[in-house]
Amino acid sequence: MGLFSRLRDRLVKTRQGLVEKISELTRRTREIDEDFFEELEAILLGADVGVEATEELIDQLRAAVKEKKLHEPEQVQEILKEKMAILLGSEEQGLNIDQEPPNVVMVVGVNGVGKTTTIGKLAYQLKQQGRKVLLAAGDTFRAAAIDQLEVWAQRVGVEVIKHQEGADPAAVVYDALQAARARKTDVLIVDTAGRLHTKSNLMEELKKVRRIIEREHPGAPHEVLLVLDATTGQNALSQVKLFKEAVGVTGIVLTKLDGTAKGGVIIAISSQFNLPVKLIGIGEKLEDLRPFDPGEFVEALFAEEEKVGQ
Ligand SMILES: Nc1nc2c(ncn2[C@@H]2O[C@H](COP(=O)(O)OP(=O)(O)O)[C@@H](O)[C@H]2O)c(=O)[nH]1
Ligand SMILES: [Mg+2]
Repeated sequence: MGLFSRLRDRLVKTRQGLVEKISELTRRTREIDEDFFEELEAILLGADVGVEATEELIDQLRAAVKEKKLHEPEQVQEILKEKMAILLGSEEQGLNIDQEPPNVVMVVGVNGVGKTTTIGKLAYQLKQQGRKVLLAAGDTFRAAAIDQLEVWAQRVGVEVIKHQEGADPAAVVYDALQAARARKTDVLIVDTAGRLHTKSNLMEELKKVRRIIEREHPGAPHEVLLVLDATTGQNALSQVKLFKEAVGVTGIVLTKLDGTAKGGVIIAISSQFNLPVKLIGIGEKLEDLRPFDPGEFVEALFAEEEKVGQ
């Protein structure tokens, strides 16, 4: 199966929750009136596009309808698709990992969003590209977290720098940086903890990890990727604010876009924050991490079954 078909298949729930509802609306609409816009608004909100982005889209549609004197609801769908693509950003934003090695990628986010899984997938892809990758087990909160990273590392064939459970993550990262230098690693990927509701302050811990990286390797971290779980919908937005202020995020990874109807949240994230979505997770396998290409994404979302898949 081609990459595009795979993406399209994985977005099936969001397509059902968003695009198919819009198609259904445009099919039964005779006239583009207030009721039409109200129903469209409800569909966008229901797919977690978010209040701000929804208002923006509806305003733009109203303006376009007026300006172009549109009467066919189908034409509105086409414009909506264009406007969505614009809100999602103009082009693919690659990772900043071609600086003088080691390039350091810090991966942050709350528990369960898919940080460790994303690191495994990313390590796999970077290795496929011929880069030398090293992982740092910076989530020292539970032994299981270190084990999980090691399982991925073994699967991918890269090494992990780790300490004992409960160790200082900053110390792990310090060691990992020394090792990365000694081994001429191209990319060091740092896993971190994500528990928000414990006594020790996660943000302070992450800031300290960041400070050590900055101190030991000026110019690093080259990327601070915030991992968000698409199935949490609008909750993801408050996480962006939190992490952006505390540790300075450079890009978003949106995981679990497969199996959720809340994929519209990617539009909310892209339009509300001045932060690119760099990668998307569309499954649990190694290949299920993709660079986020806004144009391709919208095409896949709006693609009809019969038009593609050959
Ligand atoms: N369906 C799906 N599951 C994912 C994706 N990314 C991660 N997961 C799952 O989410 C769960 C939590 O992932 P994990 O990497 O442990 O999250 P962490 O706590 O942030 O490190 C695991 O069961 C993963 O398999 C994705 O893109 N799609
Ligand atoms: Mg983890």
